[in-house]
Amino acid sequence: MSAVPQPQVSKERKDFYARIDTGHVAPLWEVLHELVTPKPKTPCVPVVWKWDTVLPWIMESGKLITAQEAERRVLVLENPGLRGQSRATHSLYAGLQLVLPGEIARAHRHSQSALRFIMSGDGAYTAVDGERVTMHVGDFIITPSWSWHDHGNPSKEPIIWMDVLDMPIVELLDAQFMEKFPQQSQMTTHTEGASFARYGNTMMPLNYRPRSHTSPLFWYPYERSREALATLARSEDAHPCHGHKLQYVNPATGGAAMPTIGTFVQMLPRGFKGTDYRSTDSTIYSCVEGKGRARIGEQSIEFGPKDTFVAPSWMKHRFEVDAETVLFSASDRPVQQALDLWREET
Ligand code: GTQ
Repeated sequence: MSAVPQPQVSKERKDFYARIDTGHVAPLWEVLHELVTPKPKTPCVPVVWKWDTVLPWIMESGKLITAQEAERRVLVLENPGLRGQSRATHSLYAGLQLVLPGEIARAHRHSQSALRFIMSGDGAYTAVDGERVTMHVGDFIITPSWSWHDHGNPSKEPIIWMDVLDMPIVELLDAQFMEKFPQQSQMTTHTEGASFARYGNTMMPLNYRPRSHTSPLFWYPYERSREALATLARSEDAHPCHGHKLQYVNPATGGAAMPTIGTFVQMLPRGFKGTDYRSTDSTIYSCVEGKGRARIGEQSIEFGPKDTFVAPSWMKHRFEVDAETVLFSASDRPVQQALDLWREET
């Protein structure tokens, strides 16, 4: 259906293009083949950020700038196919944030939704709309769109987590707002654990009325996810592509925990040799435990604990692991599903 690229353009057509160009008009047939393609044509490429490589740079950033000066001291994970655009995939931003002992990353809020996936450290907190949560390695924490949030580290060790934000999606829609809170930290108005008590035990308050599409539960502790995966591994066969894989949900609706970012956790049993899988949602993976290889398109990526890697849209990928392995992952799947765009192939 799409027009083929023209090897050369006649003088008559060139003149025509030049004339209509002055009126901000252009011929579709010169670009149709790039606009409507037979399959996804993403600039995103497979990539791995090894923890051993980035950790020294993260710690070095801690000497160069304070959390206060930086507002957020983050090293952005830029996909090699999207350099300079602050994106890990075409639709998602990812970065590694450092908060040193005693530091506070001041309170602000923005239209962008964020998730925190804790990589290293223990005892720091993030506060979301008046409730603090203490961060532990492997925890998945949500900062919903337009909620006040600040991060603080009263512990004795640095804390590092991965941020994933829907910045490119919000930017595409030109719907971004941002506001700074008048003080460094917001007031704590809820007991720590209150949200988990209300929504984290397959129960919810009688009068619950959703205020947004984001899960009212904003802390998904690793301990729970890990235990669920271990039980699943004993009770079911591993899926040939995914091993034992769960999606994080909004407990009040059963839908995705975040409206724009799909989040998943999977366990690949020791010796797992997966078969090829592809889906239209480019995915960011973070290895929590174990080690192995991801074959992504033509590339073979070795990964171990705290390594981050990307599988681009519609590129076949499979896993092979040496030890029992746990992977957290994030993609734009809920957006694609809401728009009837998402496809997968096993
Ligand atoms: O913690 O609020 O990585 O606003 C980028 C922008 C983190 C945050 C990022 C942000 C934040």
